[in-house]
Amino acid sequence: MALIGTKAYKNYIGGEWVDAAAGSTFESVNPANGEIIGVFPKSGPEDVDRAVEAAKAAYEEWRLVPAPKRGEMLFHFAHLLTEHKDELADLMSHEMGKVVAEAGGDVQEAIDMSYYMAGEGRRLFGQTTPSELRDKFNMSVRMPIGVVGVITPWNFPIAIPSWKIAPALVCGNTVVFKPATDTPALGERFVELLAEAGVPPGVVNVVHGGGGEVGDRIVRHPDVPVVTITGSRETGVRVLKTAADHLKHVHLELGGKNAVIVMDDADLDLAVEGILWSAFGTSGQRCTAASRVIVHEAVYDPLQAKLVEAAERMRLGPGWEEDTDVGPLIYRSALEKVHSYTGIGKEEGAKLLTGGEIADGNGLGNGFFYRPTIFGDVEPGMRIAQEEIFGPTTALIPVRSFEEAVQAANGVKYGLSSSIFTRDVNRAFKAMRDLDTGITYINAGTIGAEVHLPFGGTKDTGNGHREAGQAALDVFTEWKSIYVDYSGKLQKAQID
Ligand code: UN1
Repeated sequence: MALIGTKAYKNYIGGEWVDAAAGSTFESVNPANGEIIGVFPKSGPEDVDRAVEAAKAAYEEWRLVPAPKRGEMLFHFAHLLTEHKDELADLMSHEMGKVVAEAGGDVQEAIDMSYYMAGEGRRLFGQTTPSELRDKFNMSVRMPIGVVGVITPWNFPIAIPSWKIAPALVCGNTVVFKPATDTPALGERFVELLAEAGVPPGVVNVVHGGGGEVGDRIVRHPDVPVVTITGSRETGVRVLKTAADHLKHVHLELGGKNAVIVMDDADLDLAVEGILWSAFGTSGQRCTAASRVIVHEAVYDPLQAKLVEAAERMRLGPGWEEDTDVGPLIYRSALEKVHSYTGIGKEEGAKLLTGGEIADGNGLGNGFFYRPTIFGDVEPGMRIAQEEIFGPTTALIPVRSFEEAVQAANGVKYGLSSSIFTRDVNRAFKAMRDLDTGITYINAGTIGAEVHLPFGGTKDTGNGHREAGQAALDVFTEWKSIYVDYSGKLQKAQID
């Protein structure tokens, strides 16, 4: 592991690797064993200001680089990510904690997104339309906007930066990027590879540091017209309010309380596999994690038995060890939060079926490990069935019918992902129509979004925007409508 060690990292501003102006630092720590991954600049508003200045200057040239050429750089970047996939996955298993196979999936998602957006360099389609008047040509084109502030979480430390930065760049914007303070080494590697792919100085800048100092300044900066952030609902509301003073474009991707519905005609073994993968993959630290399982009463007992047995077979350990199924949580307070929900569930009268404890023994006590936790007999209104826990805890909710299942699934404030296991095609189509989420899976869990379809959710999961696919382009461009009159005379629309 060449990359691990107390390396001193820097910010990347205008193509130069620099320390924070104030000279302060913070550490990135391995959540499985407490080892220090590296030391990073603890930046402040003045560092953000320098980065925005560099990005603003670079924008004037970058917006004029032909979009296919910008796309070629992303194509090259995708190649570099592929070349470095194993190294990045290994670093991710150490810095963020996820199981190395899932870490490889995280990098793969960035590779896929970079290829997709590289191709967009030759599309960025607008429209041509007929004109109301003779000898007149109408079209709409996508225009870049300027400096984009990119604030990313730690749970998908390579994938999510790519969802935001790749489309921002291909559309002709420049970027000031604040990676999460828990995964800064990955953020830095991401940008090193972008620079190696030929992205010019100033086009992407990295400023390490906390939300209070760095993130807040990005959101307030008058020269950052677009902000994209993945984070909690509370952070999203704060960002939206702060950005309102400058009427910024704000893209928010926030929480989830996603449900898997298991109907009486479901393939139960398949459902169990899908639930385990969705509830305990990435230790439940996904916005799309299945933290509720809504089960038809006719199959409740067998499903519960199979699920508990399978969860108890899962092996906890460091993400880089081959036979690990569930890695650590990201930091101590996450462990405490998840554990507090176990207490809440018990107090509410739900039945703790398995887990519910901080894991110890075999060196697990050196990290932030929590046993896969399943509650049974959960009522839809209980806090464990309403609030985002962001850990390996899921709640089994018994229901008597398809209608009741849909009602329970929709009865939360979030609307990111949903899933139904059924062999009945009519029910499947009704679920596709009636589940109020941005993503619905049929006979699969709640995770596994692909990069060429829109990603995001309804209700409190966001503010109506989507990332990934064509939808992402709407976040990073302004439409311009252009009218070309080649009649040689003044023609008056709506009059002549
Ligand atoms: C997230 O948790 O914010 O579909 C992203 C999925 C992944 C992405 C999750 N491809 O679960």
